[in-house]
Amino acid sequence: MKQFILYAVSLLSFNLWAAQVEITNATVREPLPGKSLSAGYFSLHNKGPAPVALVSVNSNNFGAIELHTHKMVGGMMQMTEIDQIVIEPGQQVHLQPGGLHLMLFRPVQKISLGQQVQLRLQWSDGTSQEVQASVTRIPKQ
Ligand SMILES: [Cu+2]
Repeated sequence: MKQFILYAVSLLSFNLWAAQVEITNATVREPLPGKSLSAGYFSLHNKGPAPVALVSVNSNNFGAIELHTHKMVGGMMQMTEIDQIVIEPGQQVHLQPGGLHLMLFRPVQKISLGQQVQLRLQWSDGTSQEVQASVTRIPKQ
C-alpha cells in the first residue's frame, strides 16, 4: 500500500511537469434565451519542447463538450466536430467565434452571466489541466 501511494505521488508530480500549455482568456458564452447550448473559447500556448494535442474537454457543469471548427462546405460556413487540436512547440492557438471553439451541451444548472465554470482539458500525453472560464455575453460581431 505504501509503495502504491509513493507511486501515485510520483505520477502526480510528473503530471505537474508535463503540463506545459498556458491557457488564457477562458470564457463560456451565456446561452441564448430559451437555449441550453453554449460555446467556449480560450487561448493555448505550448511552452514545451514537443507537440501536444488537446483531445477532449469535460466539465461537471455540462453533460457533454465537443471540439468544433468551422469550415467551408459548398460555399457555406459550417461547424464540424474534430478529434483533436494539435499545438506545435511555441505555437499559440486561439479558440474564437468563427473558428475553433468548444460546444457545450446539457448544462447541469442554468448558466448565468458572471458565473465561473471549471473546464478540464485532456491532453494527448494523458495529462490534464483545469481552468476557470467566466460566463460572458455573446460578443458583438
Ligand atoms: Cu460548434
